Amino acid sequence: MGYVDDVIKMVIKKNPAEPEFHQAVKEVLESLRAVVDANEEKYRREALLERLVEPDRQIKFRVPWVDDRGQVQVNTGYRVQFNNAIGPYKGGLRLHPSVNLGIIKFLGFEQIFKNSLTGLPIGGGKGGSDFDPKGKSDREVLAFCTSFVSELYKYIGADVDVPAGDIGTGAREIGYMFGTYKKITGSFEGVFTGKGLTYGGSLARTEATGYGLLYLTQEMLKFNGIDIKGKTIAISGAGNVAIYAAQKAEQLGATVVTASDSNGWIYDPEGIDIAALREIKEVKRARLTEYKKYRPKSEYYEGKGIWTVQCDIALPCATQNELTIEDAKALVANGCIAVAEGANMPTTLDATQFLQEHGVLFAPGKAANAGGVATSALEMTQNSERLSWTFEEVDSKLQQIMVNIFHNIEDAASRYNAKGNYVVGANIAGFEKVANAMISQGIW
Ligand code: NDP
Ligand code: 2IT
Repeated sequence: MGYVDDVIKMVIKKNPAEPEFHQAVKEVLESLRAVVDANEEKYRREALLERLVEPDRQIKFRVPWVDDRGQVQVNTGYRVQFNNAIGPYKGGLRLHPSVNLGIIKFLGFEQIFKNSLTGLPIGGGKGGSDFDPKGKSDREVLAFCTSFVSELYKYIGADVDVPAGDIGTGAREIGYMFGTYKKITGSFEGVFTGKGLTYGGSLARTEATGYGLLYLTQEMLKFNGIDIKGKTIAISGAGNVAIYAAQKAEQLGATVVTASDSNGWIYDPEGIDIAALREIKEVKRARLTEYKKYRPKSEYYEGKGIWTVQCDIALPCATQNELTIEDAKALVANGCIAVAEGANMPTTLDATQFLQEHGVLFAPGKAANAGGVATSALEMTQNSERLSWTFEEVDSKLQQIMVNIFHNIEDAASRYNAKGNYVVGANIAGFEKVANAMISQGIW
């Protein structure tokens, strides 16, 4: 067996019951085979892959808080600081009942390569809790966030580890967390990104992941001789990533026909009404069933099935493993030409392979959704220089970053004899910089 297979086997044995982490490690390491084979002796001697798959540290803590009835609730908090070879740990905080160590580790591992691809100096980390913000009052969310950061503050800092949003963590939660950090430490510093615009947040950070996804998708299509204008797009999710992906897609002249939440999905063949979607999700924090009140001709379906619609482009923007082999078959049968991942690891490994084998252009999340963290890094830069840039300035930097990411992954794939395989390209291009930095810094 080769080095890659040895390490995958070791990861599974050493980290049982963490299937999402195994999946993320398999995807990355298997696509690094060509690079690893070319450097096998050196990498083995340096235990480079063993060091890459073991987080620098993983922090797990109790988060007690009092609900509106006066009852004490207890959640579990996590921060996995995976790798800081190229910069301070950087990555979001996920608040969702499904959160466990394996999920945070898969996200933190992905983040290492994604952050490397941005070209900016940020390492990989991720955190969160099994707390469910859905249905909680503002006071309950504040109570949770205060308790969460009263432990987390010990491990983070503007030059150490800079958390941000993810599923369930938006502007409200980041505001409460930032306030708690400032109160405890007395330090006004850029320790979180995704902050409000009145206290150090960056213009365009809210839009960045969705916009960036479309900038990369547009560049991938253009490179392959296809115009995004006039295309029909299916988007899943109805949160931060999905909403701004839909907005940019429409600005680029495409028609977005779907959105979904964890209960069901909507089909609106004339094009999703984004103002309505924003009001339902960002203002009312309500369910997608509300959408029919705004657009009576739209259709609502309970449960799964979103990928059965006719579309040219599919953009999964909800959560991991939401696009399965059956979904991939339906997309191919309906003539889908491109899939780009707005969410982290939304496509299962067999579905990814099926899409690629059937000629569907496939942009993996660590490249396609890197616009969010890239703009977080731009927020860090603005905080360091105590300035704020205009929306246009940030947006144009974001566009340039996404275009560069596409060409870097395209180039890496071609260099390693895998032209058009952007999964291989993204993993190799992300890995090269981190591996070089790790080797240069000695044995840590
Ligand atoms: P939000 O919390 O804003 O929205 C998440 C959306 O996905 C909601 O519509 C939610 O529905 C749906 N969803 C969540 N979990 C599930 C599930 N188990 N099954 C079905 N639907 C689900 O999160 P974001 O938009 O920020 O994040 C979406 C994805 O994008 C995640 O994978 C995240 O890691 C990734 N990402 C986010 C970035 C960011 O900057 N925010 C950057 C890069 C990647 P419901 O309301 O019913 O839960
Ligand atoms: O998955 C991701 O890249 C994010 N949730 C954004 C992380 C960040 O630090 O902005």
